[in-house]
Formats: sequence, structure tokens, C-alpha cells
Amino acid sequence: MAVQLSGLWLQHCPLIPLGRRTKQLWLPTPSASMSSLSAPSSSIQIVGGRNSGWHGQGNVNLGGVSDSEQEFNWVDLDADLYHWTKGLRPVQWYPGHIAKTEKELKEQLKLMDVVIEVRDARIPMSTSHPQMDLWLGNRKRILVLNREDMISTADRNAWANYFSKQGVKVVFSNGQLGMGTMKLVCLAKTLAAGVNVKRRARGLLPRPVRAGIVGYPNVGKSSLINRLLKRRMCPAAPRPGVTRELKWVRFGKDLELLDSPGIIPMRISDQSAAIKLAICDDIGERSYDVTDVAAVLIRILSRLPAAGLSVLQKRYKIDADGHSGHVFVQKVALNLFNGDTHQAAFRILTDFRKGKFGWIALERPR
Ligand SMILES: Nc1nc2c(ncn2[C@@H]2O[C@H](COP(=O)(O)OP(=O)(O)OP(=O)(O)O)[C@@H](O)[C@H]2O)c(=O)[nH]1
Ligand SMILES: [Mg+2]
Repeated sequence: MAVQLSGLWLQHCPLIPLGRRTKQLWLPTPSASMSSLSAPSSSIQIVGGRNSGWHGQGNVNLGGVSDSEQEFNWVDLDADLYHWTKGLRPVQWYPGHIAKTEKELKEQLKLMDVVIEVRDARIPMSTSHPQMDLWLGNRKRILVLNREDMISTADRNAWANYFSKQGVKVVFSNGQLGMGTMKLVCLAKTLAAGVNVKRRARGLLPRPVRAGIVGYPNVGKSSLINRLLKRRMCPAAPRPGVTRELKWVRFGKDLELLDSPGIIPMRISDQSAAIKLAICDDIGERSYDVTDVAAVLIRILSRLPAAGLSVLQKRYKIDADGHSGHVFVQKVALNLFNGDTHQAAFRILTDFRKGKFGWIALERPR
């Protein structure tokens, strides 16, 4: 089996050198140890997804980007977003299972050889937990930008370039179709390989590498595991808060994966981020006012060169007023939903989530 798995590595991990020891490294064993290596790695690897050809080292060509996109000022949009959201009802969501998960995750961290942090590729900053660095310390870590099918190539390139410059390991993935998942496994095994080197040096048998998958709700953590296992081992559904318990699952003989419930800060101080979580369905629906959120989305879309007023006009066949999101929602309500603003707002959000305005990220690196 070990040889077979090595073959898998050779097939899927062309970048990873396989030494003589690989055969022994992945022998199945029932024994386990709590040891983990923590030296941070500075190497840069960007793998997975549509453009897996460039294993980004240094600058990346932002090809396919229009002039208006290149000139677009994301910092200005952030500033406006701050003003648009500050008068709205605060978005806060902290159901009981998240508090419990946080506590349990901290315990389970001790068992993890590598931590896979999954974020939503549409909002990589807003799905970055402010306490994650503190919790993980110098533990080995992989950043996954999932939902890569929901952003444009220009968005993807911008984020790849950004993380590449920071020396952060990023895997772009699609939890629905499985793109990027094997590369993720390869990277996790490579990063954690030292665990079994150490064990062998101490005369111990190798054990499976343990990778914990963590991140915000609904970013695709369970789906990624299911795609890897080619079985529905972990419940997954299009709403936040589906996974309620931590669950270890085995992938082959040499990898164990921990599926965990999505975690989110108890208080979200950045309300612009909170609104983006709501737009992307990464926070419980009861935590926000659908009409407010849809109105903000309209304002954002009307500003973004990749979308713009024309996209909205075309979709709903009404005049779009980019300066008043609420007026626009009301117009959609009157035209299509007998004046039901809530339904209209819900439709606008659903349309965005289904890519009806195009596949667009709501954040770019600053
Ligand atoms: N389009 C698209 N959909 C995805 C992708 N990954 C997951 N999904 C969908 O997103 C929804 C949520 O996925 P889950 O795997 O349940 O997300 P989760 O992070 O485990 O969510 P919680 O358990 O609530 O924290 C499901 O309907 C998936 O089919 C992706 O890469 N692209
Ligand atoms: Mg889940």
C-alpha cells in the first residue's frame, strides 16, 4: 500500500521530491503520537484550480484585466462600504455550537500536524479569523481559497500574487467539483513529512499525518473532505452552520482529516466584513436584515467594473440607480414581487450567490 501511495504522490505532486524513505514513511500503523513539527516554512507554492500551471514564484502577470479594472480603486470602495454599513443594524452571529467548537478546536490543535485554513475566495480577508494566528502559533499551515469557480481569473491572479509575495502557501480549490483537493493533500503530507522522519529516528513506526480543516462557516470545509473521499462522509449543505461536531475521517492509510464546524468571532467589529459575510451566505441568515444587505450589494456591484449598473439593469430590466441600493431593491420589488421588498432582496442576494451577475470577488488585496 505504501508503494501505491507513493505512486499517487508521484502522479499528483510533481513538485515534491520523493526520497528513498518515502516507501517506509507511509506504512500503515495503528500507533499514534502527539508530536508535531512547528518550524515555519518560507517556500512559496500556489497550486490548484484553473491556472495550476503557475506555481507562483514572484510576480504574476495579471493578464485578462481590463483598463477600468486595473484602475479601479478598491481602497475607495472599502471607505464607502464603511459609511454605507455604519448606520445599519449590526450583524452579529455566535450560536452556541461555535463557542463549544472553539474550545474543542484548541484541544484538537495539539493533535494536528498541519492546519488547513479554508477561506471564501470571494472574500479572503473577511473570512480570515482575527484569532487564527494566535491559536495556530508557528504550527504548519496551508491556506485554501475555496470557491475558486466563483471568482474571475483576474481576482484569482491578484490574490495569488499577493499571497505569493507574502510567502504564504495557497491552494485554490473547488469543493463542489474537487479541483485542488489532491494538491492540498500532497502539500499537507509534504509539510508534515517531518513528523515521521522524527518518529523513525526514534525507532517508532510511522503514523498517518493529521490535518485539521478549519475556517468560517459555509466556506466549503466539509465539501472538500467529501470530494477527497469521494463519499459523503461529512454533512454539507448551502447554508452556514451545517457541521456541528468535530469529526476525524481517514483518507487512505496515511492521512487523517478533521472536519470542524465553521467558527466566527464572538463580536465582529468590522461591519463591512460582516456585511460581506452576509452577502456571501457565510453567516447565519437570522443575523442580518436581508434588505439592507441586498442594498449594499447593489451599491458594490454598481461600482465594480467587473459588474456595473448595466449588469443590474439587464438582469432586472429596470433603471438602476447606483447611489441608492434601497431604492433599487424597492424597484425590483414593485416590478417583480408585487411590492414585497424582502423577497426582492432575497432574490438579489441569491442571484449574486448563483453568479447571475458574473463571478466576482468582493475583495482585492490592498
Ligand atoms: N460553487 C461552489 N460551491 C461550493 C464549493 N465548495 C463548497 N461549495 C458548496 O457550498 C456549500 C457549503 O459547503 P460545506 O462544505 O457545507 O461548507 P462548510 O464550510 O463545511 O460549512 P459549515 O459546516 O456550515 O461550517 C455546499 O452547498 C457546497 O456544495 C466551491 O468550491 N464552489
Ligand atoms: Mg461543514
